Amino acid sequence: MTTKERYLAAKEYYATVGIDTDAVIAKLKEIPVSLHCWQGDDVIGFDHDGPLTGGIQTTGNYPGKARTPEELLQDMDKAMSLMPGKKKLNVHACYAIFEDGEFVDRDKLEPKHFAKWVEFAKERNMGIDFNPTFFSHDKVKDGLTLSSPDEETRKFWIEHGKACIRISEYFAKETGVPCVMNIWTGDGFKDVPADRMGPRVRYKESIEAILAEPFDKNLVKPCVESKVFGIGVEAYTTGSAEFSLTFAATHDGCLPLMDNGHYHPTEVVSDKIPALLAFFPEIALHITRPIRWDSDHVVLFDDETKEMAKEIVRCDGLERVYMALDYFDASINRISAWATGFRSWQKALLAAMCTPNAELKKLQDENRMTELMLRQEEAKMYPLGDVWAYYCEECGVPADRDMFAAVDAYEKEVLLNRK
Ligand code: RNT
Ligand code: ZN
Repeated sequence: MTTKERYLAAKEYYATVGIDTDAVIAKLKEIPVSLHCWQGDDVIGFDHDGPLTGGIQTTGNYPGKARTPEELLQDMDKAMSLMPGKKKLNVHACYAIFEDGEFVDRDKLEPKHFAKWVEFAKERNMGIDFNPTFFSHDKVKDGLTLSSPDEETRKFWIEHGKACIRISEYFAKETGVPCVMNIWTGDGFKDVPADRMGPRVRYKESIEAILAEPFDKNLVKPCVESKVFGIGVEAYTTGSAEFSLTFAATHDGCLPLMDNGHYHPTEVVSDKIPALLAFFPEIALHITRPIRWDSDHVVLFDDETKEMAKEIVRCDGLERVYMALDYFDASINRISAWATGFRSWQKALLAAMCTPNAELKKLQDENRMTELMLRQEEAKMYPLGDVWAYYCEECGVPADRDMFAAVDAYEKEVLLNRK
């Protein structure tokens, strides 16, 4: 049987449970998922020579990482050729692309330093999301940026944030797609602080100063990302969950961003999505895979990933939730890491959209819990793989079975020649 024939059989099966798989595929093709540029070079960027510092870490030393803008864009193109569905670019400020001999510090960045990203995105019909980079820089003073007690330090980072707002608006205007701009800092302390509130008050005022930069709320969507702890700053995080959520809730136009690696190990973001959607018109996500901590492993088609996608779909939240990937594995082929994570999230969305959500909700509301359990178990064995294979074929990307050969060939032809 061909992929198409298997799909047609699956389609017939899904029709019996009220799901139109053609419609699902057509819709899935149009849902943008933001693809992080930082998987390609282990979160280094182009504006400094030093290592990744500031509460996050990559581990591994797999050969072939991108070292220049040209290499990174080439690798991203290769990775995207292995991903079905609609992509949006996610760029960090440290990925500014300067002309030869040019350099400006982060507080002085301008739209022109990202013109190459715009060109790349436009040619591929993509929007762009953006992130100020509050790490890997010598102006991170004693582990603090926007919450530092040192006024000059705070000022530098506020100026950086403002510059990023202007760049975000430029992205939105150029691409015609709103730009989600995410504020995350690794600010915190390794050991027990004497003042927990001071840094948070300063952080609040600094973010307010950044958001005082004029911008069109329809074009720029600022977010604040929380975290439980960072590596080396285990005792205290300025931008905790309560801080970030309350900030977003009390500042019009500011979105909360939940990264599912940033909570205590038994907390799940899937349960938090509907809670936030009950209050916020729009929210943002970083989708990752935390193993025991914020380890940022490649996203897989695992239970919590499925559960998060399910919540977005059954809360009718596809238009209200900005979805971005955020992981970085330096121990395996980076193209494969990129593509596998993106494909896993696509699978999760597909699975969620191929579930009879209305029927299941009705069973819950009628307290028919025995039947609900059986129906939910039944749904797990629907012929999703046949729909997925056809979706990949339709999008012109390899089937799962052909992925390794594709990444292996690129590794041999391109990556291993980077000496
Ligand atoms: C770090 C946060 C943050 C970063 C990126 C690179 O723990 O998740 O989102 O991963 O900004
Ligand atoms: Zn994140």
